[in-house]
Amino acid sequence: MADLQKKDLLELYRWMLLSRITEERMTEYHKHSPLPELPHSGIGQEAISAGTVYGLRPDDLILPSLRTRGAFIFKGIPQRMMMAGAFAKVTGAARGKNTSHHMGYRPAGVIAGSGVVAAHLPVGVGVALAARLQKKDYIAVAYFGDGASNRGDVHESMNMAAVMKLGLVFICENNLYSISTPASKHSGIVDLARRADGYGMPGVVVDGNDVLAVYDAAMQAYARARAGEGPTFIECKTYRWLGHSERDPRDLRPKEEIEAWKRKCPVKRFREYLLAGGHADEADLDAIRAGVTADVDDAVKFAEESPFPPGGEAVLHVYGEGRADQ
Ligand SMILES: Cc1ncc(C[n+]2csc(CCOP(=O)(O)OP(=O)(O)O)c2C)c(N)n1
Ligand SMILES: [Mg+2]
Repeated sequence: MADLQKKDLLELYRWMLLSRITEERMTEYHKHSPLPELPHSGIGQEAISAGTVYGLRPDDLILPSLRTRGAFIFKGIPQRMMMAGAFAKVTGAARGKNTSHHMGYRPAGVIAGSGVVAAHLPVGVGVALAARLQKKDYIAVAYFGDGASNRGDVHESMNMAAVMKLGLVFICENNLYSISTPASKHSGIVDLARRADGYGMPGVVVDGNDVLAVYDAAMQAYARARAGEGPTFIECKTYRWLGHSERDPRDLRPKEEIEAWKRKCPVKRFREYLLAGGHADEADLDAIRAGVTADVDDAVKFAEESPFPPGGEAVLHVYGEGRADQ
């Protein structure tokens, strides 16, 4: 983390809080007034999105998973647009056709995902190949979970990316569960990064709740990818605090396990690091929280007040501009 200055550290803290408060607000809102988007919260996993997006360039592209809410915002999807997506309003990134769950927004370098787990990984290979063909050095970063890591799409993508030495970085968010199936029941190894060896790329295990460790690992992988040396598999060990979605009865994971992981909160941990290292005082960090809370309030108000799309919108932007009129 040699290249991070105080302003970077505070920005990373702001990002993590923005992700945390956005998701808290969405899940809370959903309890009283169900959103079109069923929240699938990544609360507890904020350090991964923050640490991996921070070192990216604007022209780099990301392919988020269903859980990578923070990455959408950090890469540049405006907070209002993201929230409007959750409300299925016309002001959302997909103009109401898709919620923010799998949203994409090309101007920010976010490639839209799909409801099919891991189906975005082969797309990531295509994106990285496009950079090669265009003789450009932008890179692609694809996120997926521990459960997704068992799908063929991930393995085929790892193989192609490694053989062709493409600039694609694999970020595995190992939160130890695939819905309610523990990792020990869906994978024969504990450290999923070991799979990288079978494809001829570096596999790195990091503490996914330590934003600076994630940042360091990501920066090494990005330098390698940009230099044409090929992909890296980074496994970030973490845990999601809430259920798979807000429809999950949340009674299948041991309560003590959840509590133990809450004590490893990535946001609290980074706050303590900033205070202990003299990078900020309580007042600085409280001011950041107040600013983030105001931004989230503004985004919710914007989403509430935005209109739903008109009916004709359903056939627009499906095949291409103007086709709906033909
Ligand atoms: C091909 C496919 N199989 C199953 C599902 C249903 N499904 C949606 S999310 C999910 C679990 C994904 O777990 P993981 O990859 O660990 O990601 P996490 O939710 O923990 O972030 C499943 C099984 C799906 N959407 N697509
Ligand atoms: Mg998982």
